[in-house]
Amino acid sequence: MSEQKRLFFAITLPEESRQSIIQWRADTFPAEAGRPVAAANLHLTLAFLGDIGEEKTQALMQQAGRIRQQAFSLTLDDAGHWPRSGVVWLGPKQSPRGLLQLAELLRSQAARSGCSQSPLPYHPHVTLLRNATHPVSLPPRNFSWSLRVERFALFQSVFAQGRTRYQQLADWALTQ
Ligand code: 2AM
Repeated sequence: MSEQKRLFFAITLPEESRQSIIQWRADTFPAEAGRPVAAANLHLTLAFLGDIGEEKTQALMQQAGRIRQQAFSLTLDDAGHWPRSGVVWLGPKQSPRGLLQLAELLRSQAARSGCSQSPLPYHPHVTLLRNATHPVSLPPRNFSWSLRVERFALFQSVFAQGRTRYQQLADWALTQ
């Protein structure tokens, strides 16, 4: 069996938004709230594939390359805390239809290829803090980052020297 890699499809955030988000996060959450995700790792997952081999990866990449969907705008203007998973997140109050369609397609292609998908409804989010298992006070909803989503990508999650790093393996353009 080929080497397995931990993979997921996601949208990256522009560098400018990432810098602005991490500044806001530092101003908003105390250090004890949780472990901040590195700026370079801020992303919004579309579909989580789990640990998969080369053959399945190639098949899913081919299917991803056949997706014809329009670019869309996304506004991150909501935040929340999931104490069970210890995640503090940023997300859209209103998910654009394009985002839901793209995630739905990638998730159903993944499921058909045998990548088990969470039975929970898709909740688009950018994880800001991890290990946030104690109550966290959330800020008033007076923040907002808007971005144009013109591409999506396949990432490998690599854990080495005590750190997780996300390495982009391929990406695809949405139509304009
Ligand atoms: P999280 O940030 O909410 O933990 C890489 O790990 C990405 O895949 C992260 O965005 C992570 O979401 C997501 N992820 C990890 N395990 C997952 C799972 N079992 N189901 C859905 N998404 C998962």
